[in-house]
Amino acid sequence: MLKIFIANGSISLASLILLEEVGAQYEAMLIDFSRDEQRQNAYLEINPKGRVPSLVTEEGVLTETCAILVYIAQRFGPEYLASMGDPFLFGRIQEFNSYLASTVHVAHAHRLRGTRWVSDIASLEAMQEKVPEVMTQAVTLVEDEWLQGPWVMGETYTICDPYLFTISRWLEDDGVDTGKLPRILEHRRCMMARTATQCALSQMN
Ligand SMILES: N[C@@H](CCC(=O)N[C@@H](CS)C(=O)NCC(=O)O)C(=O)O
Repeated sequence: MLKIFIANGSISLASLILLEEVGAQYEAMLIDFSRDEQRQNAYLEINPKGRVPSLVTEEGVLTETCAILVYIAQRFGPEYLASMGDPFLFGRIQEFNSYLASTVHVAHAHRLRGTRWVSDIASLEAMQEKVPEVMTQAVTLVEDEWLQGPWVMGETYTICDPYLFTISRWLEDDGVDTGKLPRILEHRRCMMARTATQCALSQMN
């Protein structure tokens, strides 16, 4: 059976939601960040990066949300979750998810994980101060240019949706005025109405 390592409030929610969406059999393993469990040897043996999510499959461990979402979609289907048979649509889906991974998630990490990049207090504070502005720019692009509604790619729910939903739950704490993002708020509402989302959330804080 698949095993997924997750942590409260983390990006691992996206993969957990998708596992629920496809009805996969899995065991969820909660890593406690407050105890630094992600940096302990037992977990580093599974994922030397010390991050979540990690998905333990029969063939080996997969990390990185972008990769895990595609794996779950490809293994369990339905096909429209990632539209891999349509090179352009699959490219669009990967374009969106890569933007979330490489730009939006990283901008968010500057608030709580700034010590990855700098050590002195003044630099840390300067990075944190910039988070509301950078995150607002990043998600305004999603709001204006990407999110077609009701789902990111329009009428069809894809692997972009649990990913956007997970990041959109961080926005208020990141200092983003979500009142100016009606499409993202509506997307959040639609996601919350899904049983899979609720099942995933019930396993995390
Ligand atoms: N690019 C990775 C990022 C994973 C990541 O940074 N996860 C965070 C939680 S949102 C984490 O595990 N942080 C633990 C730490 O920094 O100690 C992905 O998308 O899966």
